[in-house]
Amino acid sequence: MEAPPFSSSCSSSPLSSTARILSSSSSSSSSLLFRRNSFSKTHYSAKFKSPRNLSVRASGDSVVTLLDYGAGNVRSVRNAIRYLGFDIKDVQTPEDILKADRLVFPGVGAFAAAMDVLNKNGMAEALCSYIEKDRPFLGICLGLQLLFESSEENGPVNGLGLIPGVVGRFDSSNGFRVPHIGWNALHIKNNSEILDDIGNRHVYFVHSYRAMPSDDNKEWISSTCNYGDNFIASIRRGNVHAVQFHPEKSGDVGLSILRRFLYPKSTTTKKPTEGKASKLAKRVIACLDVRANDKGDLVVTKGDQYDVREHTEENEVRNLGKPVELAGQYYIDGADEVSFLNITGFRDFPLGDLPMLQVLRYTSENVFVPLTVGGGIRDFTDANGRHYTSLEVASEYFRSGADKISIGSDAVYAAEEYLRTGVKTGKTSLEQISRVYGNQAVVVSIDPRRVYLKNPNDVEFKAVKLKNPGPNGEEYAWYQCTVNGGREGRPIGAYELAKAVEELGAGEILLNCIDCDGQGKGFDIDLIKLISDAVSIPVIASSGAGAVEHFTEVFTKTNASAALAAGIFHRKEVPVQSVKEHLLQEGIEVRI
Ligand code: 1PR
Repeated sequence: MEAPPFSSSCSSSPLSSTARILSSSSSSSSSLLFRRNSFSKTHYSAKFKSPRNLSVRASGDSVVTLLDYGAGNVRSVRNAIRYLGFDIKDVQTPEDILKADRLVFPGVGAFAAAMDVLNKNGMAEALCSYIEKDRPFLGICLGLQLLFESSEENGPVNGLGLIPGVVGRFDSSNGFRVPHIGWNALHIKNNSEILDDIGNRHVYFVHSYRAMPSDDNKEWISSTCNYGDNFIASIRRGNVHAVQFHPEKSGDVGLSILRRFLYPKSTTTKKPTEGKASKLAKRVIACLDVRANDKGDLVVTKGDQYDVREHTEENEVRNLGKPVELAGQYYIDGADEVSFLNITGFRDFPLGDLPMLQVLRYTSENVFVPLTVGGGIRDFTDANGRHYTSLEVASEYFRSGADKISIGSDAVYAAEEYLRTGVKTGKTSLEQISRVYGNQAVVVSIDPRRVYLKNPNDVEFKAVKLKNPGPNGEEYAWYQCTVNGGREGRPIGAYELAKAVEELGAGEILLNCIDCDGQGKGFDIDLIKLISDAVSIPVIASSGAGAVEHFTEVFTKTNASAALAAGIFHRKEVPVQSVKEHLLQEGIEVRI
């Protein structure tokens, strides 16, 4: 017999006492609902196993209803559901929610905007009714937060009010970088069923707001995560689940969580628990610089100090492989993220570059870790006089499978203007895209070049004392920002740029260094320390990795949250696995 876990009807706005009613009325029935299936638990020992091997075809009623209210990219969730063998039915009307056999709600965008849409089209009421009937439900990220009473995000704004509590912003004053981006550990509190395969492994989070545990909502909590303080990582009551992290971006662990929700009778394997997850892991990112070669084929290339041409008579573009294939390989190898940089995007209009969008589409069908894409994101008027905003360009990248977009040149112009006027116009690409998709979806890629100085007071920009003096014994340098793939130096330093773009809404910084790019001699520690100490958003160290020890060095000597490499992975000199194994041996926590 199935006892309904909820006894009240839900009103979506304004907030009623529903949350309290649900909280108190549910305890008697919850024991009936926290049933546990027994699953076979076979261990297997292969590290970095291809997630493809874990794919399960569903049988029978293999349709998942997806609530996509059109506020952002849910392509990754669609891809993961399809990968697991299910078909998707999109919610068109509130009745579709009520008729669903299993409903997945991947909330995207801002809390207020989402509630607005749900209230206006009647979905809020249908959602509450569906959940009150204990129908199978999985909320993801904002899809968890919306279940709470309210959120401080651009608010206070009322939520669905099913769970007591207010969603608040992480506190960055205690040294924790906000957004919380990356792979973190769960502390499982209650029998959650869908989390049974996680063991001690990390899952992928990306958010600035979170719900906090309290006496009022403790019966809902199935796991918490620690990031400065303990926040709610997942809830479960009966058939109702919601997770703050992204299972669709959490590799094979995430796929197994989705599978357990979609296909509760599946008998999946329990993972080995080596490399215990305890906190936010340092990320290892594989980067693919992509451009068309002289024959017009899109290839992965790699430069030396940004020069990507062979030094032969033909002078052709270096070709290191096919983008989709390489991205798939790095995913299997254990890369925590994959970045595509369309390095000629500054001169070719990205939306005219259909192969690049195709690359994203194909990659996102099989790669279940975050994908970043950059190159050419700016306002643009084409030959027919049609104007495209940078937001439209970014939206097309998101629709094609990107989780984050990266802005290079246009962010430099925006920062220069902001520092000159002191005014945030709200019109720059950076501001527009982060307002719609959230800061966490916007990376600023910086391409600085070292300018040596005898005296740090010779320039108006922040200079650092160098560990290794310059070619003429100079003890100092400032880092001059460039645009158009390093072709043009600008009157702004990396330090000034980083601070300005943080204020304008960047969620993360990808910090390259032209001097070190492709040299294999290690990251520019002086630069990375300077920038990672200056901002409170995560910094990705890039350029110069040549050996596993370089990763340990950058993580021990700077506050970088992630390290990115290209050449050593493409040339198969150092596999991603070796980097991670080395970091683990050195006591640096990484995702395994
Ligand atoms: O300016 O918004 O169109 O974006 C262009 C993007 O393309 C920027 O992110 C810029 O960094 C990148 N880009 C432009 N030209 C080049 C080039 O190489 N000629 N690539 C380029 C930048 C740097 C890293 C590289 C690391 C690691 N590549 O991404 O992958 O340095 O390399 P390594 O491990 O081999 O040392 P916009």
